[in-house]
Amino acid sequence: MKNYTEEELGWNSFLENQLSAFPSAFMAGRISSENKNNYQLLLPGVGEVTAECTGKLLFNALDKSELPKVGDWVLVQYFEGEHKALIMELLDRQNALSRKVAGQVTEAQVMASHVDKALIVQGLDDNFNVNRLIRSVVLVRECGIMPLIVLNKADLTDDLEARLAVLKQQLGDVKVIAMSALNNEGVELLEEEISAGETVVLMGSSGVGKSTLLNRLLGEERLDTGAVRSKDAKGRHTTTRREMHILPNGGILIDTPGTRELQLLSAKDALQETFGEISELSAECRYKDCTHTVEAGCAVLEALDVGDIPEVAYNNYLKLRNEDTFMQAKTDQKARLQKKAEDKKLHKEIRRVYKKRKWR
Ligand SMILES: Nc1nc2c(ncn2[C@@H]2O[C@H](COP(=O)(O)OP(=O)(O)OP(=O)(O)O)[C@@H](O)[C@H]2O)c(=O)[nH]1
Ligand SMILES: [Mg+2]
Ligand SMILES: [Zn+2]
Repeated sequence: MKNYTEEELGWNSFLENQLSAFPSAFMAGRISSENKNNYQLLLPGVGEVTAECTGKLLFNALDKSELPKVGDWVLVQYFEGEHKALIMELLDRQNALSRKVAGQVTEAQVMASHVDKALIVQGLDDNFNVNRLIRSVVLVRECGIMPLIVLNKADLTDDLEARLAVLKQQLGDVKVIAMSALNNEGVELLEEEISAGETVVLMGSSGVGKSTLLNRLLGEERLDTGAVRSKDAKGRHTTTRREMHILPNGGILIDTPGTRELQLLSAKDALQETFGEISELSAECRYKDCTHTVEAGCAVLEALDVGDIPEVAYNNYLKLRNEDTFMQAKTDQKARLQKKAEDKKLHKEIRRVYKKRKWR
């Protein structure tokens, strides 16, 4: 792989400012792929090297999110003879695309870090789903990342205009690009959205064509792609690992394995951004804690009544809000149960010590 400079790999002042806290002999590099403790690292002035974390770094990490992930900047000791590096420190993340880990109270799964843009990719076949798009936009925004919707497989629909109109109505402020990676149509529209040194992550279900479109952007068939099942257009999880690739135009692209359903962290703020109109209206509701469902004097319901807000948008709002509330309740419940289990353990230990004393 070509040898890139720090700037070409996305280095900035946020990262530069962290350096003073560490020995100057360490070199900064960016993680391009990761498999347990086997990393590939892009090291400015050197090229691509294999790397692993020191035991200390592994030991001190409180959970997996504190270990290096694709996109992360790390400080390493580089061993020229072996062309290998030891990862000494993980630099703070400016942001990260992350989602809640199923069954965990607080742990977030980091999918990629230091990300400028997320390409939310859907296929225009059976994969197309407006609610899922909205949910992804909410998640991406909550992570402090700019969303861009990519509708791929435009060759498989006659319904493009109608679908674009629905998106315009519901996600008016998010840019949408329609393309066909297979037929190499619309690829230049996407290219225009990606500039040199910018980090862009591809997300979307398996089989929507993420790797295919990345191959188009790369101008070579570098990534494996796989056919979808004919009966339901579902992909076969061809890409199995997150991987960073540098485009000829300088964009830094991260390919990811197809995501299963996205879960929201606490998405309230992002929800309000997406449904700005509804949240503005709610200031005019009679009751401060109005749920905008049954209340008298509800400004949202009134607007719905006279058609100022579309019914689809309102239904989406309710659906997403309920989901978020449900997630929150589930999280709280988990935390409570965990605390209860810990208290129980502590009481048991106290009883044990107490008994021992009595025997003496
Ligand atoms: N008809 C059509 N097929 C496409 C298009 N783009 C990709 N495909 C096909 O869709 C299938 C899946 O493409 P991939 O690029 O492997 O999909 P992916 O999103 O990377 O999937 P995972 O790696 O499993 O997450 C392949 O058979 C592609 O040839 C397109 O624009 N139109
Ligand atoms: Mg793929
Ligand atoms: Zn209301």
